[in-house]
Amino acid sequence: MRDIHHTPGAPSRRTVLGASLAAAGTGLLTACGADSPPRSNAKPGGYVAPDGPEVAEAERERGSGPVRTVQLTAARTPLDLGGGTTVTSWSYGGELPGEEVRVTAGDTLALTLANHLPEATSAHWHGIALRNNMDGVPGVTQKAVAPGADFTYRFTVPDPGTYWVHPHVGTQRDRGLYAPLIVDDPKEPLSYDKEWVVVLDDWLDGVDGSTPDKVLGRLRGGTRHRRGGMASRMPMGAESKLLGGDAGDVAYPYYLVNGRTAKDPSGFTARPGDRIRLRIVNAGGDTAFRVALGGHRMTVTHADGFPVRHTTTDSLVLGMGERYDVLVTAGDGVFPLTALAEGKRASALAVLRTGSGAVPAADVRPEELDGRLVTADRLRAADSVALPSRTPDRTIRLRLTGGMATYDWAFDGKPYSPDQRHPVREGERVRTEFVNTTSMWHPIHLHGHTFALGATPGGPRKDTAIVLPGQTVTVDFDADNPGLWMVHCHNVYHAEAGMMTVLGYRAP
Ligand SMILES: [Cu+2]
Repeated sequence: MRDIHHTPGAPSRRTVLGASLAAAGTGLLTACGADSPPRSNAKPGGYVAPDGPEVAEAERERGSGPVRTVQLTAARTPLDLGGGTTVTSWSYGGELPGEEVRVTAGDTLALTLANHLPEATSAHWHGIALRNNMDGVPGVTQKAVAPGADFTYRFTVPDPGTYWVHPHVGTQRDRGLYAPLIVDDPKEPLSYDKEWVVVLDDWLDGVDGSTPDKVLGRLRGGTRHRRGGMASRMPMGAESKLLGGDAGDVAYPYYLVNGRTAKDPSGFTARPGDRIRLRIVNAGGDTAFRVALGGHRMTVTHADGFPVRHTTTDSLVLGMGERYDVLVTAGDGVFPLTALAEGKRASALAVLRTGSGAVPAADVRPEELDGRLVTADRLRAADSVALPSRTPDRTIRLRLTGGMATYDWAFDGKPYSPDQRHPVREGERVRTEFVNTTSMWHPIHLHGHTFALGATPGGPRKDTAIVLPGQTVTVDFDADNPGLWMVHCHNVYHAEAGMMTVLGYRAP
């Protein structure tokens, strides 16, 4: 496992090694797909290349544990959402969510993605501090995997926790292309009887002709106020106090837990008194979920895969891309796990069953949803993963800009281009300030690193942070994973509109 307590600031062996190899830093990216045209190499110079020697050296330092071989097939298939609702969509292995990928920290994951889709795709390992050329971002870290081609992602998985995989191409992840990625801790400090992976999603693909691309087209075209058919996906007045106002851009026909609608929810069976670890993932495209388990309090143990000081709460809110692990002690009976689509007047449901009782109503609203709610800024990192206190060497300030009217979401008013670079240097402590000048909240995600939330020491380690309208969120991280890394809003429509950019390690 990677030692996250390494001495900050000390030049690492790879910094030194890399210097002599800098000239080789513009090497070709891994090619794939028989019919792919040769890649243009007109990239900004002076940066570590995703397949450069610094990246290879960082990977060597992570070690190479047992190889776990996994096959993942992306294909267009029918999906049964329950309650007689079947859609045709794109998914992994014809299942929703895709079958869980499970490894142990230190393992080498060798996952072959077979693309049976009509479009090029990729796999991104959300939250994992992996080698850069396996991060799955076409145009930056690899070529997209062409239809009919396959690509093997091979990397050491350094940290235990709850992660997930999804494509990093267009609006594909607002179809059914997602699966949990669970990394077991070989020295798991928590004791529990059962584990329940809970994946939340908002769903529109294949419903009355909707596709994510058509929705994006409508959002860009400003026809959101029209009524009927596709236009009804564009809500007016999705409001949430918790999110500081406008809650989302899209009214989805369905909200799902583990691929099922609330009318025909998925269930989880345990015994009364069992300690259950829930691993909750928000795989949605444009929906924050407020989650509570009726009749239970939850003890938050992890945020975005990394441990936090245990904190008891009644409910949690998850922006898109966020994960929380919680422990509950199961009561006796049948209990609703409700995921309220925050501000959208709808909810998703799963059921915990430890005894007899009727399935809760689809729209059940446990009182815990309105009880104590712990937000990420109230959590503290567990001592084992707290980022050591250090003065930042560099501060990157990113203004979140844009709005609904012209659908021009961006950083600093500049729509995304894969050639953008916000420079950092390996070994630096980097502070990033996300200044939200828009009238909407954004869940901002950094690839390849787990930052500390907040400018004061001891903030929870996360890779995705909710930035409310008018708010500035500060995060600190150690630049210890060379490469080119995306920073973007995890609202799939905001990201596609342009709220993405690239953080680049300067070549040594
Ligand atoms: Cu956004």
